[in-house]
Amino acid sequence: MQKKWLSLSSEVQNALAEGKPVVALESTIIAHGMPFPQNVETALRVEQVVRDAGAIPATCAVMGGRLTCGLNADQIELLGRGGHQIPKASRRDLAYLLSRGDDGATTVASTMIIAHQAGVRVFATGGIGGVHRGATTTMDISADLPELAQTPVAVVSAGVKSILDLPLTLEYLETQGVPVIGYQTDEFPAFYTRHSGLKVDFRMDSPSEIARMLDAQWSAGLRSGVVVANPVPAEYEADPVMIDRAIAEALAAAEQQGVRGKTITPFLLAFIEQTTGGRSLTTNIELVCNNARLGAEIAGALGRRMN
Ligand code: PSU
Ligand code: MN
Repeated sequence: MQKKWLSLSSEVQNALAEGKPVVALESTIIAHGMPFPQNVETALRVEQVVRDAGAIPATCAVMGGRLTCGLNADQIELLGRGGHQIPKASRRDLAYLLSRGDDGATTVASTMIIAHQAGVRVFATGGIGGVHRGATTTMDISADLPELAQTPVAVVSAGVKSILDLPLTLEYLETQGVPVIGYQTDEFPAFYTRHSGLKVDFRMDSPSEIARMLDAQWSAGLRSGVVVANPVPAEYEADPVMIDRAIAEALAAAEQQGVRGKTITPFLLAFIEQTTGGRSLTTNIELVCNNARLGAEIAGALGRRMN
């Protein structure tokens, strides 16, 4: 019944039927996370990275009122050119867009929903949403976190940007029973940089170890997702001083302009990118590719265990 709204590309459908590894990818990062044309180039490059690592990419979005798993290049271009004209679709936006036959760029939360309905267990992105700074008064917690608590998909990310409150984000995930794995690290990475000073729950050094744990998680009836935190490669790490300054300016501008709700994350991301003169964009692009590669390796290892 819940699959009434789901459309799979024939490539993704065939891959799933044949038990090939599939990696879900999100589309808010395309429409709102990067400028055109780098957003489209990156989305296509990320798909190629997944293929080169032996898996099938499934970029997800709401297209013409359908939960769509597996976009073609024209659809990726449409989202990339549309940019902020394309509605950001998190969990609460889905039914509205479906009922109107509209398009939407899916966040981590809504991409997890589509991936799960399609039967895709691994999803790679840049950064996940989290608990915002000041959340103790604003109550601004990304819908990505409660989604991780209830939807059994592994999300590979480079951690959380320090536009957010990292310690509170980890507390929230602990409360909700979401395991946080550090890939070849003991530390939870801070997206642009490899270090945050905060510990992950479990360190794992190989995709097969992660696959073994995912298999245990879901075959034991634990229904939540898993965060796989993969630090940006050292050669692409951004200068922490530059990033801290840009983040402080972005937060001050958001406060001054009274930005809140669903627009705050895209506002902060665009502000940081502008004030760092695009230097953060290279880091962003490279860490997404790095996550896509690990996602494909985990999906491959999981497939070998479960098929
Ligand atoms: N963080 C990033 N890049 C992004 C996002 C977050 O570093 O592109 C996007 C993702 O799609 C994420 C969403 O799911 O923002 C979270 O938005 P919100 O905070 O409104 O839940
Ligand atoms: Mn929010």
